[in-house]
Amino acid sequence: MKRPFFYLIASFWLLQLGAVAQKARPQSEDDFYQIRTIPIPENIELEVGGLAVLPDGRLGVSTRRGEIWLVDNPYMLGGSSPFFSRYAAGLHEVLGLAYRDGAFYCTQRGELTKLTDTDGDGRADVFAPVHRFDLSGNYHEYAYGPIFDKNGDMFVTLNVAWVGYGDGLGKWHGWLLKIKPNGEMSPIATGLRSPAGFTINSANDVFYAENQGDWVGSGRVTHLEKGDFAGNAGGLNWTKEPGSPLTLTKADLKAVDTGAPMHEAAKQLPQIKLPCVWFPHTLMGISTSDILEDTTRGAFGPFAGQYFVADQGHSKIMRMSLEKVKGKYQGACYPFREGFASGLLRLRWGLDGSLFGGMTSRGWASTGKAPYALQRLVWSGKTPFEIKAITAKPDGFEVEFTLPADQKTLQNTMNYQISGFTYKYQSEYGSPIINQQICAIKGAVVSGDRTKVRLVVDGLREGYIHELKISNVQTDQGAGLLHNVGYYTLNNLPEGEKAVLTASQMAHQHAMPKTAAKMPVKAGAKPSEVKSAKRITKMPASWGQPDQVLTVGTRPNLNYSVKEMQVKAGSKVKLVFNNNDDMTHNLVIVKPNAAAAVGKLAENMGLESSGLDYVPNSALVLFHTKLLQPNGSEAIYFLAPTEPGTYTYVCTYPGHASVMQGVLKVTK
Ligand SMILES: [Cu+2]
Repeated sequence: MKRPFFYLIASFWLLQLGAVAQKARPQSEDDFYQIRTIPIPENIELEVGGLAVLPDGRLGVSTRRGEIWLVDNPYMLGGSSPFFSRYAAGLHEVLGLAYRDGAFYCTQRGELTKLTDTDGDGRADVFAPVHRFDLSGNYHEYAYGPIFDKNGDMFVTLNVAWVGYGDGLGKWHGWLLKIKPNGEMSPIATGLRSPAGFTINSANDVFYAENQGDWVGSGRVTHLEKGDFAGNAGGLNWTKEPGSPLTLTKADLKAVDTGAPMHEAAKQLPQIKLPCVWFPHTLMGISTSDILEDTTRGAFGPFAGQYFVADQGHSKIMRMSLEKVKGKYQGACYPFREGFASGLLRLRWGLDGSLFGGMTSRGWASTGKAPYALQRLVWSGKTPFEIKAITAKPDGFEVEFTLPADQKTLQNTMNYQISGFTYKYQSEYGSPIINQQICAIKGAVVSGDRTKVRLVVDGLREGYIHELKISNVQTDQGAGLLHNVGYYTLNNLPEGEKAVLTASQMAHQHAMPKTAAKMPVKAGAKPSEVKSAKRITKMPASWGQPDQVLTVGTRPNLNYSVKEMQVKAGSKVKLVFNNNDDMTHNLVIVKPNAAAAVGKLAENMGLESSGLDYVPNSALVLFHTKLLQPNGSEAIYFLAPTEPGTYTYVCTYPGHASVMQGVLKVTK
């Protein structure tokens, strides 16, 4: 009963506001999509691994600690509290949960299990193994799912182990598997590294989200079909087994481990499946997790038919639009909603078209600081002014907006910037951005209803990600875009007619946008080639020898092995940094109390960040190493600050700075 009343007040207030001024405060995500927190009782550690919405309105939640909880009234109707009851316990790391015909299905680390409550007391009493997974015992052998397809078969994904690189030690690890309700298993596709999120869309197609790592330059979403190889070598251990739908081997892959872009490698090895959408690392998120198609038919806003993709490390939800070009899925990603309480792992639709988010951050650091959380994202009913979708045209892109825009700002080609880039395909961990090139915009054609603009673009490259940034485009009321960027993965340029531009549709200046001039990193520059006086890797000849040698390593969960070091003011210091972790890290020495500010600067560096080792150009930064791969090492030389005090060393790799720090005491 409270909602209509609230709307009445809200709309009255908005009317008043509109009368006073058109341009009030800038709009925020919260004006359109509100996060509601579902309170978790104090004695429950709800590290969410899986979510399942029950037809009766309850929510099933599985946890990394091996429990399954039933949440009554998760919508908190009438302001009343939800009620938690424990359905099952003693399971092993339940990272996926589904509900079907009165039973729960979940993945434990070693098994797909069916759980039923036969006596109706609200607790599972039959735990039936459906299919068992082979395990080597490595900590990184996570299992996810199941997701049911249209035929009632289940799909699960199995992580590769981590042994300094990803390896499929247990049988079928690194694979997408199909499992029938009777337990019969067929391997479908491999090349999966860390497939924490996957989905089956309304066309019965499987998509999975991948995390940056070895053979994976950046997060990405890939459409998986039988026999596909999605890129990571680990699962190829099992392609000689009976039932494997492909024969590719690790030896075959060696030939393409050159650091050339993935689409080049795919020309040599056609089994390589290209991602349909890349999620550029740190520009969108840092660890893609769940994917969910918007099947709400408008109950969740103007994005029906598109997809929402969660990011665990950035505690946010991104958006993805897909189209089929030359028979293959490709499309774009966009920012959508940030600010969730913990690391978002699971997304599920509520019965009312709101979106449940299940979260955990233990060992997997996230922007949202809570160790775990359960929240619900609710559409306010207002349409945000957003890039609705970017689609490919034979000679450029068409951009559709959620609302009609002002003709003059839409028409102005100076309001659009397009830049293409990609990543290395390599066995090394991650990748810098490579081959970046600005595209010239030759003209803009605005649709009659002013909701679309077709951009005619020079310099598009197949296989590349294209960043499209929009500035100054406004609605008739003067509202700017809530988010002004999208990244389109252009695997294929479509066939079709090219646009014919009239004089008024052509760009006034055919020149490159001004930003081209200030591109800091040359295409293809290696991070380590970037020279900086703050990173001296050869001992200065005049030193003779250093006064002090410091050695620091890394430990799991974003830790330096040494948390405090001491140096004498002005002394000659050699610092050796060894990265023993399974992620990339750097070590940046900053001025006293500057770690948070430098971390923030690093996160906002944009396209050039990876080329600069995520070290911002700032006076707050004193000395730094390069970004080290797992098992990498570097020594730097510097003169300790002459001013005694408490300095900080921090990893500025996005998402790490708030946690990964140590203290450098400079004494007299
Ligand atoms: Cu780090």
